[in-house]
This record gives sequence, C-alpha cells and structure tokens, in this order.
Amino acid sequence: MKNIITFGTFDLFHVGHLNILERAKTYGDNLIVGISSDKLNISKKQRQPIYSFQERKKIVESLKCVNKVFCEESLEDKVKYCKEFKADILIMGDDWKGKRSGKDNKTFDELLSGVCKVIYLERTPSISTTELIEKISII
Ligand code: C2G
Repeated sequence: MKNIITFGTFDLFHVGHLNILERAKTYGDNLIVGISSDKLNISKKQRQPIYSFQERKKIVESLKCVNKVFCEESLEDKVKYCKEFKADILIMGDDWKGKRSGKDNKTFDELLSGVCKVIYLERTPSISTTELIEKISII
C-alpha cells in the first residue's frame, strides 16, 4: 500500500484544492492530508483563515479521494509527519517547487531526501483563496 501525503490550509475550498487532492490520490493507495492549524495559517499567511480548522477539516475529510486528515501544527514538523504516516510520496502544487520554508529554510526535496519521494503537480491556474477573498470583498 503506497501512502501519499500532502499539506495545505484549504481555506475557502475551491477547485484548485480539489484538483491537487484528486491527482495526488492517483499516485498511490492512501491519501493523507495535513491541514494547517488556524495558528499556523496566521504565521504562514499573516491572516486568520476564513474557515476554522474544524470547518476546513470537515470539508477535506468528506472527499472520497481522502483517506485521513490530521492537523499540521508547524512547517518544521514535515519530516516527523512524513515518518509518522509512513509516507512514500509527498505531493504538492508546483508553487512549492524550489521554495524554501520553515526555520531550516530548506526545499521539500532537501528536507525529505532519504525520507520520501517529492513530486510537484502543476497548480490549477487562475484560482486561489486570496483572489477569491479579493473578488468577494468588492461585490
Ligand atoms: N493549489 C493548487 N492550485 C491552486 C491553489 C492551490 O494546486 N490554484 C495547491 C497548492 O499548491 C497546495 C494545495 O493546493 O499544494 C493547498 O494550497 P493552500 O491551501 O494554499 O496551502 P499552502 O499555503 O500552500 O500550504 O506545509 C505546507 C503548507 O501547509 C502548504
């Protein structure tokens, strides 16, 4: 059984989120999703998510392509999470390709070398939570 892991805030859930989750699932048998806590989102995006962690968790775990959801408390714990869930592949949108993050300031490839494979999938164009907030706020 191949375990796929991915992470995100998944705020104002939209088709870009759905696309990456459904495509990630095709790489294995179990899709495990780390959802950023409200606190982590504030440190990542300098704003409170629109939907609380509980609401975002409820939406993501309702998807038939998702097998397990957990709370991502810190960007620094990625290695711990990947080992805990015995991840074979980390899959992220390609906005993360080459991006350095966390206190180690490492890319996922550097951070997870020897832990699990890392694959980046093309982001869904022209949709993001930030754009949705901007569009809705001017209606
Ligand atoms: N995504 C996508 N296409 C979009 C928007 C998002 O493929 N139009 C992908 C992102 O690349 C990411 C996932 O959907 O893989 C979740 O996106 P966000 O909720 O914005 O999460 P992010 O802020 O990237 O948090 O530890 C990693 C972080 O928790 C990831």
